[in-house]
Amino acid sequence: MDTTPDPPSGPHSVDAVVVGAGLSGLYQLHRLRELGLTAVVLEAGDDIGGTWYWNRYPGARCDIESMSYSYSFSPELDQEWEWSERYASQPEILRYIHHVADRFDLRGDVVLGTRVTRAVYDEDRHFWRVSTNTARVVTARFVILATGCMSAPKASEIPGADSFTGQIHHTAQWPHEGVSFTGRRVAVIGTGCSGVQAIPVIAAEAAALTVFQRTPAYVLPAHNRPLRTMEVKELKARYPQFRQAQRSSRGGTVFEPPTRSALEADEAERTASYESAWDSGLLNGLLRTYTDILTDETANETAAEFIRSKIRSIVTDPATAELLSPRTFPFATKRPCLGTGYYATYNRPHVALVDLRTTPIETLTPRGVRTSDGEHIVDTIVLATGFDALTGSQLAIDIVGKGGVSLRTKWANGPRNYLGLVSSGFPNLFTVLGPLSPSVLTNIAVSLEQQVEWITDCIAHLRERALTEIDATPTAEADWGTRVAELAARTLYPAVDSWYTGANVPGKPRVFLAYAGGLDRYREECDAVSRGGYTGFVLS
Ligand code: N01
Repeated sequence: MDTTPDPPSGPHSVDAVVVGAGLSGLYQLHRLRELGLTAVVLEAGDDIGGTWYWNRYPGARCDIESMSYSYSFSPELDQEWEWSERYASQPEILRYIHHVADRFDLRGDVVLGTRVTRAVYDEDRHFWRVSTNTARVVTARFVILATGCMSAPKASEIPGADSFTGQIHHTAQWPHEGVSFTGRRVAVIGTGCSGVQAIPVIAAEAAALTVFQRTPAYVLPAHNRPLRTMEVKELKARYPQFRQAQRSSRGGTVFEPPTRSALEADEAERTASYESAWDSGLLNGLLRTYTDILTDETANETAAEFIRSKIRSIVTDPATAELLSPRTFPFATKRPCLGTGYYATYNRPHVALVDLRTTPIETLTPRGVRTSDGEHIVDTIVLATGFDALTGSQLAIDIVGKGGVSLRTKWANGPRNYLGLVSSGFPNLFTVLGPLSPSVLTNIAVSLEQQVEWITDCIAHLRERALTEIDATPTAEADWGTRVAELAARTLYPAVDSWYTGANVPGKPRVFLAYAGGLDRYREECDAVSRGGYTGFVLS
């Protein structure tokens, strides 16, 4: 007797549902189609693009070089697309994503304006029932959460937002029609990477800008510029090798790994290395000068102090320079920022810096922002206050697995999964760029391809054998959690309050959320699992 459960059927039944039409979801759709599967991508936004659809704030651009931060799966695409700048702006990246969707004819299977609200696993028939905020319900054997690592804006814990009578915008929910700052008094709250990119651009337009800073960031100069014809030609000539080098690299970008400790070098040598890294305009330039910047506090402090010396040399008012100087966490234990004219912006007479450590925000008022020091009257408030990173977008969906267990309950003390891909008890549900994978510590364009390809191969493996379910074992999952924590413990990351540790969201469990062993090692681990017949998983 054939005991294979019935495949899901009904008017909205597909082999796979992909949640999110950003870079990950679109590539996942492409690969599933190549397998001959039926798939639908459900996208909350009114158009494709994911992160690059939502984050339209002034100055938004990628901090990884454009010719590295792009798909590698199609050599033809690599040759035909022309990036205009070293670091692509948000509109250019969005144009690229639209080009890819058109070129690979992806739009037909993307349903826009449809937010997935709930997914429930049918244990008997091995499929997911996916509900949305519209009438659409889809059943599918497989669900792939391509919901992004930075897509759930952090709920503002600042009281009084409703009372403010001017305009208020979160950087990740920026109005499509744009925001005019001309003649306006503007407040920016938050000085992470979004704030750092937006502040100089807003300052160039606004009548007055007040920046409300709780923790200063380490900001490195981007040295952005138009790409030169010759350098594009030269890289395109060796793109296949370059892409291969990216794939086998530690972080998805190509560089010569350091070989020495910062403490083995004398001060003059270190300064020369740091100067050269500063001039490189690369996000990880300084991190790659020595082997121990992320593992040894004394080594790290030499780099941190170099950056502070740069701040002092750029910012003319010594008190402001000191306020802008990070001293409460080691360099790069929160993601460093790439800026363009960021520190120099504070030399402009109409730009003011408010230190929230000494004068915290009490409330927003009808006219502006009230700190313990008084009211700052503004017309527009920009919230650059960040995200509920890595887990926020997944837990926003009510996901119910085997035995009626909800993912929210299972992850109440932090995310648990195997390989950062499957959480035990939630079979056939995969995550791209989710927690406990390298994701945010790497060039995500490279990481997402690795995970999408692994997931696609896994689904192909199941189908070739007429299997209908894959689930992670609790033991493999527990071991993975231990391994991810051990890798993090070798670094300076876990001790720091950051979105990497969930500390930026009140009440979020404190767990280091990413796999810190490097994409190269992670890839090997994933491949060993599949080569071994999916060890640590149960296939049925
Ligand atoms: O968010 P963040 P982000 N009152 O969390 C402050 C990626 N990204 O959107 O540090 C006052 O880093 C908060 O202060 P503190 C990149 O991975 C990439 O800027 O919590 N202040 C901090 O200063 C990045 O790391 C690009 O003390 C409050 C800021 O708001 C990630 O997205 C560009 C506050 C939040 O900084 C997140 O960056 C932009 C409050 N209640 C972003 N709450 C690229 O270039 C928070 N803050 C690819």
